[in-house]
Amino acid sequence: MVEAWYMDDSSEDQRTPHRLEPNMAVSLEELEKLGVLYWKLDADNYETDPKLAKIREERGYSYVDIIEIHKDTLPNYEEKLKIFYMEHLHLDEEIRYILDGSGYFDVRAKDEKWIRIAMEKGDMITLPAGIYHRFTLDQNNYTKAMRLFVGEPVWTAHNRPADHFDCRKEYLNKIASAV
Ligand code: KMT
Ligand code: NI
Repeated sequence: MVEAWYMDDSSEDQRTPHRLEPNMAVSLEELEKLGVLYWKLDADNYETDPKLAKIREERGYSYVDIIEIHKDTLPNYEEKLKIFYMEHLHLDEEIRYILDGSGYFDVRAKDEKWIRIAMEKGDMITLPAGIYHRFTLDQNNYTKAMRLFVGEPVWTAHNRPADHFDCRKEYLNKIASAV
């Protein structure tokens, strides 16, 4: 099962776990209140998996591609990793399904603390439009992920501050009323 925790604020390497001492775990229910949805899927059979097909159908995830984040396979690797780790939001959902390797998605809690979500093979997540977040590789230095999208993909990241977007305002309203 996917693990998530509140991060410490040490400035050490972003790829280390950054757990508090003692650890402060975050449950899937808490993530759901932030609009973050999670599924566990069979990554070895993603091409024929009916569970994935059902999620895609229900949520309208018509577009898919695969990104491999490794220094030998990703063009402009260092630069992209820096961009991924800058706090940002999107005007649409960010949907990622880890097919191999692992990595961390960090999302802002209601109180602005960072929550680190440790994603591994078979983990699929969707981050809602308007949530501030970032991504980093972990110490395994490798992620292969399916990127999904509703319609024609727009990968534009709006770095914080991006509070003027409607989706940000809508997001804040939504999580304010989540109990
Ligand atoms: C993003 O938008 O931050 C990414 O695509 C991160 C890599 S996908 C595991
Ligand atoms: Ni993003």
